[in-house]
Amino acid sequence: MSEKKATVLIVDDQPSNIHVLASLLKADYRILTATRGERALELARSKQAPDLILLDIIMPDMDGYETCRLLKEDESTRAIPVVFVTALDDAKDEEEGLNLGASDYISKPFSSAIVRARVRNQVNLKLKTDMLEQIALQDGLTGIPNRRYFDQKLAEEWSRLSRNGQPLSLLMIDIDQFKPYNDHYGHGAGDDCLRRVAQALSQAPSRPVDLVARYGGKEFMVLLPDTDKQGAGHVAERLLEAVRALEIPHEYSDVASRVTISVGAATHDAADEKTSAEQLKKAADTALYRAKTQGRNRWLH
Ligand code: GH3
Repeated sequence: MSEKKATVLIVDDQPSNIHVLASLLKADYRILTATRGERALELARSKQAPDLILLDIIMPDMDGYETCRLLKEDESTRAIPVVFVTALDDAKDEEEGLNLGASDYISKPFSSAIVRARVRNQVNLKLKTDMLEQIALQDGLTGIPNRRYFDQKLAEEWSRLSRNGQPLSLLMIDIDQFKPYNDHYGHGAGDDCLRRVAQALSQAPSRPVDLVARYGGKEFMVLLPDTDKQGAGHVAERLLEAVRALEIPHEYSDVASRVTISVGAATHDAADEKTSAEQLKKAADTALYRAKTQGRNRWLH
């Protein structure tokens, strides 16, 4: 598993209780602490999000149950396992905690060894789940994001842009004359070609929010948030050039003596009437089809 230490957030209104748990766990985990539920939510939603939250129940203002409920309600924090650590030892309290979505419940007084073991089990499970989730969103051949990941991000961007009114562009990319490439050089060479093209495409957009994904066999998609028609054109040019610069020989192409791509671009902005992400994809697909019929190795909007 990852060499980086997993992070445990300890939430308790009593600093002395935090100290006891932190002393038990600090050799194996990076420790974050909070003495209030609100602060715990802030840390859980931040970039340094924990892999496990140890949560006290009786706290002033927002108690542990309410904190847990809010964590489980929020898409961005739902997957973080919560373990209650509490002086409440009634079965009813435990039942309530587990019903709120907590993964485990530890009553005080506790045994140090048992706390360590339970924390280890929950953290290991979380890291495995994270790994599986990452695999499920990655293309197996090229290692870049896959269609499922792309469609998730597109849906998120679409709902964001309907709120902030920023433009959004899509580029649909298809490798030209790939059938003759496979037929003559073999499927192994075809797969190598796909991997090299995927890397080149991934490096071409310049902003960290831009997303390049493998969408189908020899089809890729680029999502360009806050990018207008002109910006999309610049990126499309760079993509075409990045693939040409690979200089992968293709003697059997009618287009060029090396591997090339065609690109279809589509933009949603304030003046545009497309009402769904599906329509935006359809527009990119139509532009790609025109780029193909007009000779390939080009982009069209
Ligand atoms: P065009 O320029 O009109 O798009 O022509 P093309 O030959 O690229 O398109 P066509 O749709 O006729 O052929 C697609 C080929 O892509 C079929 C298959 O050999 C290849 N292909 C699709 N997915 C993979 C893959 O994962 N690996 C390999 N090696 N080849 C693939």
